[in-house]
Amino acid sequence: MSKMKNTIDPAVNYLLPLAKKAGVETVWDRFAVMKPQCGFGELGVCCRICWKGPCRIDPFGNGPQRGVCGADAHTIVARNLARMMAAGAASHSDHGRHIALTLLEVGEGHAPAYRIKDEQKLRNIAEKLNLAPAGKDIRQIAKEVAQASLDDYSRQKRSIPCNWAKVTMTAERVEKLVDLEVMPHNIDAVIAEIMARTHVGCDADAANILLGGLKGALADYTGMCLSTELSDVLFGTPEPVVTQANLGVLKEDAVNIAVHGHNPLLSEIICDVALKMNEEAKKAGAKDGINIVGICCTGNEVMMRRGIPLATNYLSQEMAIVTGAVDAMVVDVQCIMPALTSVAECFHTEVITTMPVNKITGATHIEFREESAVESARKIVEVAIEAFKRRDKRKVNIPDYKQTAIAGFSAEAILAALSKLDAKDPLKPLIDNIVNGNIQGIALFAGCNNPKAIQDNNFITIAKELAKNNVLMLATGCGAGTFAKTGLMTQEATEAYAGESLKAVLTAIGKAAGLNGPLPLVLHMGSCVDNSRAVNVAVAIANKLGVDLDKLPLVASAPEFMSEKAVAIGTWAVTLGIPTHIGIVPQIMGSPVVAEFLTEKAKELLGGYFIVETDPEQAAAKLVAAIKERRKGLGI
Ligand code: CUV
Ligand code: SF4
Repeated sequence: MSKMKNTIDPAVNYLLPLAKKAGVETVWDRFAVMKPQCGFGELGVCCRICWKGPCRIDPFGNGPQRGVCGADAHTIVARNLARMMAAGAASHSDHGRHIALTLLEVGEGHAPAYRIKDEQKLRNIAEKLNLAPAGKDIRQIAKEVAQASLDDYSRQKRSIPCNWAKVTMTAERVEKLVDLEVMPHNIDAVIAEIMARTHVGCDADAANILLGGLKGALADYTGMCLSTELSDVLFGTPEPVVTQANLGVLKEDAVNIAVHGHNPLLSEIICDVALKMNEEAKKAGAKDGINIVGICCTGNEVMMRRGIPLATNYLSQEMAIVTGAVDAMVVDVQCIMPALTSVAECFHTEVITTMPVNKITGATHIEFREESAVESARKIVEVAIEAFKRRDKRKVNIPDYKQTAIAGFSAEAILAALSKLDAKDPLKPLIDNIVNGNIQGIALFAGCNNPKAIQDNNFITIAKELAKNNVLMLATGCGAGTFAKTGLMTQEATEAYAGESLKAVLTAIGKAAGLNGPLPLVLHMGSCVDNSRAVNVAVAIANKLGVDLDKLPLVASAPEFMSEKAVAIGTWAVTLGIPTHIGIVPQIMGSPVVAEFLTEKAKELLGGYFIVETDPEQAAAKLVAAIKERRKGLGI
């Protein structure tokens, strides 16, 4: 029997046999023995919401068609899906809350490890939120912006939309979403409402449950916008930076610290502190001092702002430890495999958890608190240096694979580059090129990896096809990780893969912006919460053209997604009017009503819709077709 390839990442393919030899079990081993996965679960028709269950609906119509309480497949599928959106929203917005609370602390003069790094951005945000910042002290502005953000977690008046949702969309979209009653007024309340309405014996109408889910997805969006923007205030707005990606960024003669998870509050301080502890690392025998590398979205955050190299993306996080060269893997929240500590048992690596809500059995817990951030970071670096002393040289296998990656494309950075072509009207060159067809459309790649797909393969296959078709590409999350690792965030990739007219535009912008050549083929916009950056760009274009988002030749794709957060992101993309491809079969197919709602009804209602396609070539064709349809609608 021929075995399906697991990944196209050469570093991982180099390490997998070594993992096997060392007796290390990986995500792919566990996936293989999990198969065949439960058919009821795959279809979404298994309900465990109450203890009269578990109940499952027979998809072939021979067995039970209702759960013990009478819930049918549609109710069950819709409830399961809405709860995933709530969980996604909870994750992103909890992250946002941490950032907002930290900004409040800074405004009040506490949290000494933090400061306002980008004052202009803070003023711009205050302006946007109608807080009349002119003449106010910067700390006062910080307090007011933090408070306006925290209001999005506490407002009780249902008729008033969340600040951040309202000011970041087109006016037309806001109106539409208010009319549909899916505009969130309070992130936490919306999440709670989804949990309440999906309790046994509540909302049983699939469409109504899904509308509740959309509101949850927009709560996710709201939390994400404020996370991104306030992080820029505290840590700086990203600007283009040249760095590297893939496991070859680990260094044999350095104390290697991998920062992994999502929240930049700790990783930023670790970077600051590590710079000052290089001498201590050298004293311990690490000639090259301390080498910080990133994994997943924490990795994207520090890559965007500091050019810290990215070691790998989600699916291969265990492989970082298998190199035998990671001295500490410091994790905060989300997408951290509980398997890490078992892998680390075979090596000297310290897995260090840092959040009170995120402990892993077998890990070392060093609790992180904003008010004593520097001390926690110091302790963590010390533990890493100690671990380095225990590193077994014979077990070190750093794959010789790394690629150049240009990251740091915030909306501001893109506008700055464009302004070199037209200082008065920076969007004009971009819009002109979309209208004349040199750029056919814009695609945003987002989301995770999933062992149900060959790691990175869907991303790469689709991107190369879209490049040929002159589609401008943006990426976030582990998708951005894929493109960074495979060299598609380089100028050479533009030369090699972009269609002629796209290449000409990227070259004109790149040269004007002072790069010695084109912009990279795929623009790295950051972590998952940074998907809001892509919305910023899209909304600016829509406003300029005087149309809503559902008219733009704009698509999104999460070809290898897995997390509940990705479910929430994909859903808000659809809710904002964007055709959104997913490359993994969603766990909803047991209900034709739900499937139809998300792929067809959504299009009528919102303009955006889901495209489900597991074949990457077919997916690319469908995305190009969606872009063409939009162009036709605009008459361009
Ligand atoms: Ni938030 S959510 S695997 S790290 S993109 Fe990466 Fe990004 Fe998915 Fe997780
Ligand atoms: Fe079964 Fe209904 Fe309970 Fe779900 S809520 S487990 S369908 S009885």
